[in-house]
Amino acid sequence: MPARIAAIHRTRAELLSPEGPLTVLPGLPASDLAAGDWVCHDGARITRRLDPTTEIARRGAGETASRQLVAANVDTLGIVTSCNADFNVARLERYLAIASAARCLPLIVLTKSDIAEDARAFLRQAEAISPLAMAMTLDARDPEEADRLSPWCGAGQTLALVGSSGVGKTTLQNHLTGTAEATLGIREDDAKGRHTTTYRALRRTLAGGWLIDTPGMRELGMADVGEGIDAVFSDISDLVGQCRFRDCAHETEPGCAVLAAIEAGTLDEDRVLRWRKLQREDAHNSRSIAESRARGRALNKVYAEGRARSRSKRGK
Ligand SMILES: Nc1nc2c(ncn2[C@@H]2O[C@H](COP(=O)(O)OP(=O)(O)OP(=O)(O)O)[C@@H](O)[C@H]2O)c(=O)[nH]1
Ligand SMILES: [Mg+2]
Repeated sequence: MPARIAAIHRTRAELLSPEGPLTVLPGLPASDLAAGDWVCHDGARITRRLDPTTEIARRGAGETASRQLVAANVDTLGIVTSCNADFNVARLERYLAIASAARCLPLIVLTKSDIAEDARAFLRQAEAISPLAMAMTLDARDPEEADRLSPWCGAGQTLALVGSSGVGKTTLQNHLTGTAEATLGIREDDAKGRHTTTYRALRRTLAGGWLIDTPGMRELGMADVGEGIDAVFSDISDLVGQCRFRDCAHETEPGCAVLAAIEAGTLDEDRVLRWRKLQREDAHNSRSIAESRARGRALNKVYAEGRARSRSKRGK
């Protein structure tokens, strides 16, 4: 029977099925499943994950490199930040790269326009980040303003809200889904939230679609999003092709088109530094994840061979 994962925990999965909500055992490793996944179940456990159309993922926290699923089958990634100290161009570039790598539509939602001196300045900065960036400002507490997100979570559409703690994700989701999940005030001095939402949850929207609310993210590590980084920094990626040397590191090489653009004042040096940092981080994490997957596969093979050997001994 098909169903959609509303929330996934280590020992249980909450599903939404045509018959209504139900709770089953994950059946598969919970880390291979995410809110928004379509799955098959037998009434007691999940039996199969159906290939998702999109997958939002980041580098998992911790020492061992891993890719952590955030949400699946997301059409639009609502990247929520506020018109206050939370606003950070480098972080927005990370979210945009993740959305682009997942082939989701990125939508930057700038909340708290009501308390900003100049909300339009935040909007201009957000839109200048990349040609991919579409942005809007709003007061998330105002139901009519929150309703401006309805076109992205209407019938057949899934909108996932991501961002730091305290930016207003749950405030928006409460208006859009007609629920009353907990929200909490932020710290006055640095605008940081209190990590009120604790797990990712998919709910039906009043507009007839779906919305995934997520807990505030502390870290947003890049993994397997090289294509997304190229897309966000397409101005730099275009220049790279014009460098004299194919393996140009854009540091001191003669004939480097990137350095020439910085020199000419047409490219911001800080943006190039951020681009390099993301590329290095992504390459490093992607390599470590691929290595640990290969180790896992090799180990599984050894176990499988061991099992086969002991079966054949028993057979004799
Ligand atoms: N003035 C103003 N306050 C807002 C706005 N959006 C949210 N808030 C307030 O900001 C606080 C945090 O909002 P939440 O919706 O809990 O934030 P969140 O992003 O869900 O936070 P986490 O669950 O911790 O990730 C609450 O006190 C909201 O009332 C806004 O647009 N304007
Ligand atoms: Mg919340």
